[in-house]
Amino acid sequence: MKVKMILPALTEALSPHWRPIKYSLFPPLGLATIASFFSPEDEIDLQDEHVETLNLDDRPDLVIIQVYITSAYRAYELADRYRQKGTYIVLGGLHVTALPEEAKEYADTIFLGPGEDTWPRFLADFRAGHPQKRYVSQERDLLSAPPLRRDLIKRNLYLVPNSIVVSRGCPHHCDFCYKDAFFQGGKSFYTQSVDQALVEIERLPGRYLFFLDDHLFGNAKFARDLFTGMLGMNRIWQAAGTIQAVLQPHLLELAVESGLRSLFIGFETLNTNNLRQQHKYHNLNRDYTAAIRRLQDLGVMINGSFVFGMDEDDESVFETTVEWAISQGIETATFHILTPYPGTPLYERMLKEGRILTQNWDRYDTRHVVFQPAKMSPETLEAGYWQAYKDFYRWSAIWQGAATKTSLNYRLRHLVYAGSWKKLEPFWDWVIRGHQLAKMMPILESVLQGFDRVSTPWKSLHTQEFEKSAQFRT
Ligand code: B12
Ligand code: SF4
Repeated sequence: MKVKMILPALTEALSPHWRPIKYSLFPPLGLATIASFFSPEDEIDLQDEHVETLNLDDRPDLVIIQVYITSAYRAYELADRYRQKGTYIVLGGLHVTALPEEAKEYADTIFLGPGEDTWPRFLADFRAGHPQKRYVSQERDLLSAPPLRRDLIKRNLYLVPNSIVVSRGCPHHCDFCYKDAFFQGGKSFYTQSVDQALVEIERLPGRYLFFLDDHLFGNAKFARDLFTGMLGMNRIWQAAGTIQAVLQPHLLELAVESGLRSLFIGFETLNTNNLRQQHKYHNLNRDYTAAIRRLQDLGVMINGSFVFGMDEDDESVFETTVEWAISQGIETATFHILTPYPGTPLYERMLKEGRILTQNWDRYDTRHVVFQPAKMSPETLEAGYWQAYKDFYRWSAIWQGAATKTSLNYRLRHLVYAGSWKKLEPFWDWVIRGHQLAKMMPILESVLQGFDRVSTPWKSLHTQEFEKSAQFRT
């Protein structure tokens, strides 16, 4: 059977004038996961429109499209195009799960939720000639899933081909998050076995890894066993975690020993009433500054995530947040405009209150205001968001942030890392167009590695013992 798998891009990523680096970071792991259920005889062409021009002249037997909210219209356009040729179309992913009634108009079959249980069922039905119109995931388990098809990923088109995901979902329940809607009807947080994860890591060449899990630290036992298994693998890695996880005794130290060098943290807001309203209870009463110090003392860089536009935010929120982030020495920040995704409790509340301003999904990209904010106008919110980026990434602010670091090494690393993300956008554009991204990974590795600590007095006895025994074994 001839199969075409497509990750469509949002309009911005296709601009002939500008290719932001963020669209060339990560390969389509979701589709590569689904692909692992095909048999070796099936001919699979996996295309990611963020990094390549789609070949639309082919005539596959089956077209599979992953739909995110901001690529929904493009996904539907592609689906229509292939349908006119008589190809069987299936759609799955976050947006299909949130709005199945909308998506079903463009597909022969739709999938709700993660695909590990439903996809093999569909394949059997499809081959037998009686596929159903809709499959809804209920059994959540990664233990029996085959390893994802990395051979289908064009590694040279990504800055981080060594992306990896070893769990699904997250143990928390924030109001604005996609998660509960997506995992409805079954477990909403589960992991691979530690052995599976370690085997997957072994398959990745080089040193550098990026865990794309929503919350790698969400199951403390799994995380502890994983990091212990990674000791001695000589990796360096980045991931996402929470303040709560950072403050847990010992876990962070072990993560650092196994190679953690940079962590994405959802601070979201500095206002406790906002946290309460968004049900982000795991951030409540947490000492943000203590968590930051802990990370910095262990040499871990921070990418702080902040959301603007919650009901307690007025126009002072931008300056307060940016100044705080700079004063804390946070290396990089990602700002978002609060976005009520369909299917979330936040969306339902906004809809009930008559505050949804548009249902044009292209604008649900966290850079446009799609709802009526409580304490400012939509225009003020949007302008403040852009201003926050400008203010945070000014050279003077980068210097100020770097100056909070206690060692020269960490100051330099701060400057190089923060500077290269936002100040070198034209350089990244040039690298992407010249297909030179693969050459950048070793440079990224050495930025993280080159400014690595020179001495290791912080190493726990655990690691020292492990290293001794590893030397003994070799
Ligand atoms: C990598 C990533 C990106 C990459 C690109 C996506 C990619 N390469 O896959 C980039 C950087 C471009 C990106 C951008 C954005 N992203 Co993003 N991204 C992620 C991230 C961190 C990992 C995705 C991943 O690999 N997951 C692991 C794989 C295994 O899961 P999966 O892709 O969902 O696939 C599973 C299922 O969805 C399902 N499935 C998917 N497709 C299909 C098809 C069929 C037929 C079947 C059966 C099943 C199926 O089965 C798969 C296996 O279980 C997720 C968070 C997360 N942990 O998922 C956020 C996430 C998807 N992003 C999000 C957002 C908001 C965005 C942006 C809109 C906003 C922003 N400011 O960045 C933009 C625009 C996205 C776009 N292109 O339209 C939200 C989505 C919210 C929503 N309701 O859509 C998420 C969930 C983050 C979050 N916690 O809020 N993103
Ligand atoms: S902690 Fe993050 S991933 Fe988990 S529910 Fe909250 S926003 Fe979603």
